[in-house]
Amino acid sequence: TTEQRDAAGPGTALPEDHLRSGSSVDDLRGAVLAKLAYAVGKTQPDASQRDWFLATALAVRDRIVQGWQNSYRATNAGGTKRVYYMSLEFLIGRLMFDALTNLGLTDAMREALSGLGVDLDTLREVEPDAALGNGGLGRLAACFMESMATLAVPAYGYGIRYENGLFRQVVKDGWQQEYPENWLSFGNPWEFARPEIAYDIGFGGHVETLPTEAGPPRYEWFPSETVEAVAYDTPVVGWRGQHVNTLRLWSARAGDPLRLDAFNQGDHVGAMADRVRAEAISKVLYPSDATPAGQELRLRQEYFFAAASLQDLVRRHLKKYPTLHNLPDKAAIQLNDTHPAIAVVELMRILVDLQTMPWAEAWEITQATFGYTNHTLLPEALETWPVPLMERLLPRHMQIIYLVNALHLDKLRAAGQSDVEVLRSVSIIAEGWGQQRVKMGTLAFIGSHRINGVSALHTDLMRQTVFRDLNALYPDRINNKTNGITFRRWLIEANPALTAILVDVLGPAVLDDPSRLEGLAAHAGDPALQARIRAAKRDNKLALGRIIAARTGVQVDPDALFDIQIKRIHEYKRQHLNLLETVALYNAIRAEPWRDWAPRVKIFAGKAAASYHTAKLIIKLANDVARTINDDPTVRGRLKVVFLPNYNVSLAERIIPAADLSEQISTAGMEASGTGNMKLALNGALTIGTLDGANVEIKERVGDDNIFIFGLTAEQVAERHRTGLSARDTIAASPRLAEVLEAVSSGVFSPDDTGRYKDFVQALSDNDHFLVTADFDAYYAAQRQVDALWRDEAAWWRCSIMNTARVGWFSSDRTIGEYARDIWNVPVAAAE
Ligand code: B1N
Repeated sequence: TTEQRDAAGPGTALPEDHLRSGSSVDDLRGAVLAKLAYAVGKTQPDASQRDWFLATALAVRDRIVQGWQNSYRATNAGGTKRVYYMSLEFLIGRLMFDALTNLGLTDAMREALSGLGVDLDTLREVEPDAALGNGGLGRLAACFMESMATLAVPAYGYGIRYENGLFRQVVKDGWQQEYPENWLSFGNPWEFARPEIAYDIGFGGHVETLPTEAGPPRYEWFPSETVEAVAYDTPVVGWRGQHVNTLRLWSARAGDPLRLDAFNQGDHVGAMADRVRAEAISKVLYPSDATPAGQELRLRQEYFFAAASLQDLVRRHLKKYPTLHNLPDKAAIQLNDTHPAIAVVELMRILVDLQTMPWAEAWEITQATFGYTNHTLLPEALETWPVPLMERLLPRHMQIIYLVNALHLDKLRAAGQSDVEVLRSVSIIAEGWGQQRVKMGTLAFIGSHRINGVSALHTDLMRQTVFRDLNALYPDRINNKTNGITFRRWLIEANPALTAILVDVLGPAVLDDPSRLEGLAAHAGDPALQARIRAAKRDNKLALGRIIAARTGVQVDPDALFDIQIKRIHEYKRQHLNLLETVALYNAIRAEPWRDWAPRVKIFAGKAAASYHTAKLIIKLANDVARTINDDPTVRGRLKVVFLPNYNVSLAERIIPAADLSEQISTAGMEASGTGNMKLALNGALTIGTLDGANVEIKERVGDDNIFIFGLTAEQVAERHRTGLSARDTIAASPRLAEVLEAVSSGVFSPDDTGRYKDFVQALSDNDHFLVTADFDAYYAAQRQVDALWRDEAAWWRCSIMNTARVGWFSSDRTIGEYARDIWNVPVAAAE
């Protein structure tokens, strides 16, 4: 390649061709050495582990490129419809093992490197964890990209190449601190910069009305500011390396002649200030999860990547076809929540203003092209933007929104709708609090032909609550697509020990067809299989124990039950319910230390939004409870509590295979789906959970005997919210809960600041919005059932095996197959 030729200089022998694409151990070793010399510029003696990682990743990348080009050519030649997955978040994690696994090169690469004295598993830990997302929504986008490649669905992921991903969490004196995470600082071997693929993105300015000879006037937007969006491409390789798609992330670059006049006149600082402002767009990921980020910069990010992506896909379309009339036959655009919803308006602007298409036709094309996935119903998390902000930043878009809304409401009135409450609820514009706001969920709904929820319960609640009136008007638009996870990352890569057992018992075809996991059910009671599964789990727990010791100094017993709650810290996810139960168990053990307690390690991990004070206090409580319990000799050997800092995708890959119990205890009706629940069940953890999100469907599949369900149902929660939330009577009726709350409130766990949790406990008794107190007794009782089952080893491991056996349906290949069939209208490759 030119890259190697340039680096090598004249007269240096280039590596043989097979070093670029060959897959034998010798080929791989030669390829890594060539990369080390020519791309990294190091010799073996002075190569660091990071240098070896870069050389290895680049060698692996070469083996993806051929398939990438083949996939591109095949799609283009065939005129095949493409899927565009637009998401402000892609929580990718590390890619080296993903690529090696899907190419089938893990063992060969391990051997190739070991011949050089290099350990592949050490290199694995050197790769930075790409955290361009917050939690489940971003991780779902990453799993979907992998499944689309696996199913050979031609697809582009579109997002932002944040320079700083999600903050790095440090726990200092029990409190969360946030530090910037610069994942790019040592270079990113997976991406290809495409400086030639760049689009101008406008902001601000004004709109001019241009009269036409006949018909309605035309409008033209004159932005006052332009930022360039530059493409960076990462190939996404599917299982068995057959098909390769593209994740195209946009980076903001100040347009070149930006304030050049100011620069020439000597105002260097002023010119730089504009440059900084422009490039700020792709600097940081907003660290909000299931909460809105109401900042101008966030809206600029949303428009920036939506507009760049649309220009890109429209240009691609017009290179091949003379018109955009057939766009819906060639492109399906999926909106990952409302964050990219402004794209609906931008496509209208392109069609009407730039392509001079009549409005009605443009609207038909737009609706037929877009689909919208909703990921939350929490009222505080629904995106709205103030009209004055929209008018200032995107004046033409605001005009288009008004017109879309007027036509939408006119149509309803013409059809006889006169109920002002209904018209108010389905209007894109919200009035009130002295300020008009644009409801992005309504905009996305109106602009899409399909709207989906992410679990059966969530989709039902969409129909009944937030989108009730819209659903009545357009009853066929809402449909369910229960989330899924890629088994390549969450089983094959994360848990090779369990995978080996599955292949041994079920045959290698289980790697291609997760429905074959069901075959395990017949052996669930087999003591020999149970012993193998148990030994694999114990090894995974030992490995996690080493991480826990290294990062927290706490020693844990691999034979104790590992009870895991890993997810963003949020009141609706109720980590504090788990902590209150932990304190109750602690009290019970101290009261009767002679009893035969089932030994437990409670493990928590997760990040709190930097501005979410209660969530940060919950982290402090976890650390205070952990310190107190771990220091108390009366409970030694029975109970340990750990808060593992800096939860991310790579840490999840270590925790999940070591889990015995999966905590999925959100207030019913509040967790749209959850996906950690699926990963943990697949890896043989039993779930303790509420009837919320996908837990409901997990229960239906694993069976009532293999899951611990407790607590109020979504309907009962809604009823409680209607009738009032004072928890005083509940607390008075539960001596156990009262004792726990009193201990926390009085400072038993915070002797250095006895008032630390006073207001927190007070708030639980006054207005227990998340119904922690209401569900406490049921949760405690369910946990004691867990203890009882744990003591019956044969029964426990039978349950564990049944969980793995029966969750094959939660593969994201199944989910993507449903999107392809019901929303995108594209074919998928047949399973082997
Ligand atoms: O999306 C996941 C679901 O499995 C989770 O249940 C759900 O909580 C999560 C604003 C969100 N919903 N909403 C968000 C993320 C960032 C942001 O700025 C909202 N995340 C979810 C996948 O369906």
